Amino acid sequence: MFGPENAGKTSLMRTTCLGYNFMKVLNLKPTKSISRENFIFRGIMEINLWDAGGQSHYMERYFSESHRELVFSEVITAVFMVDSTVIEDRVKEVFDKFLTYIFEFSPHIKQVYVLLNKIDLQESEEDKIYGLLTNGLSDELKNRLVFTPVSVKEGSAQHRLIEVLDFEIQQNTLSLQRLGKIRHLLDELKVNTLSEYLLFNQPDGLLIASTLGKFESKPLQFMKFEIGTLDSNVYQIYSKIMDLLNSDISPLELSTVIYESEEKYVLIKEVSNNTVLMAVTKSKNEEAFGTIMKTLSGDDFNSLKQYLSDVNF
Ligand SMILES: Nc1nc2c(ncn2[C@@H]2O[C@H](COP(=O)(O)OP(=O)(O)OP(=O)(O)O)[C@@H](O)[C@H]2O)c(=O)[nH]1
Ligand SMILES: [Mg+2]
Repeated sequence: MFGPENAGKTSLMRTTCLGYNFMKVLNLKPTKSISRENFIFRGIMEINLWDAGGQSHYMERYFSESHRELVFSEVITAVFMVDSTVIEDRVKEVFDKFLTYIFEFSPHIKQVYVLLNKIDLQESEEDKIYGLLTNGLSDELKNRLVFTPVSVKEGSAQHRLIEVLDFEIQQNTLSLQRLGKIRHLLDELKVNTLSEYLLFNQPDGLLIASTLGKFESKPLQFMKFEIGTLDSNVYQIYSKIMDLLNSDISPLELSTVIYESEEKYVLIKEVSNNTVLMAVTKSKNEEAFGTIMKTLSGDDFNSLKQYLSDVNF
């Protein structure tokens, strides 16, 4: 992710990939040089994201003869981001140099994604910044650029970045293999219980796969399982009971949450450190409950768990 200072690059990265909300990125400091983050997108694709701080002294360094090859080579996906309220010549200069070096040192790149950010602001002039950036470019070069007006504040920038990364998953054989395997494991769970299963990734909160095929939902937030106040009460009582029964007191874990509607049970269960499974039963009766509880502690569930911990790099 490249672009002038204050464009919103770090905000976008943290809100999309690390699960932060916008409030948490209001007061970010300028990124010093290049910050590198590793994470697993959608539970299947390992990403090594370079977020290049955009202050002008860093720019000079990235473009310098001694650094440019290191900075611009072996890039797989290139995202350029600007603040659409800043229509200045230096933005165009940075963009032109960026394009020159990215296509020189990463010639396999077919497209550069350009995000015109902060369109939520009244002063945003996305048409003007588009005009400035494309000014003087050849048609061939223009065809390789994909411009999208976005806002990190309103969520459209995150949506766009997810689209871009999903496109990369489609190009990546290893990710597709992983996805196929996970779908298969979910289908196995479904065979036994007739419930529908959805598997979510953390920290991005995105769906990895489901038995309902393609299923779009907003990224989940704050789905980390943590022991809260209710649990310490439960633990206290549980310890007492175990004392009375002369049994061992083992620590309690919050691993499954059960909701019910009039006709269904909805179960949420942590599968691995980074994944959460949601099951929705077909009906609501003793049998549905019994089979799903059995399944979630059975072999098929363990295969899923094993696979997910194996692919968690
Ligand atoms: N209004 C508005 N503010 C935004 C938006 N995106 C980011 N910001 C704000 O812009 C400021 C700069 O964001 P950063 O993410 O630090 O920008 P950056 O591109 O990483 O900057 P450098 O690290 O210096 O290159 C922060 O105060 C953000 O809260 C947006 O879509 N709308
Ligand atoms: Mg930054």
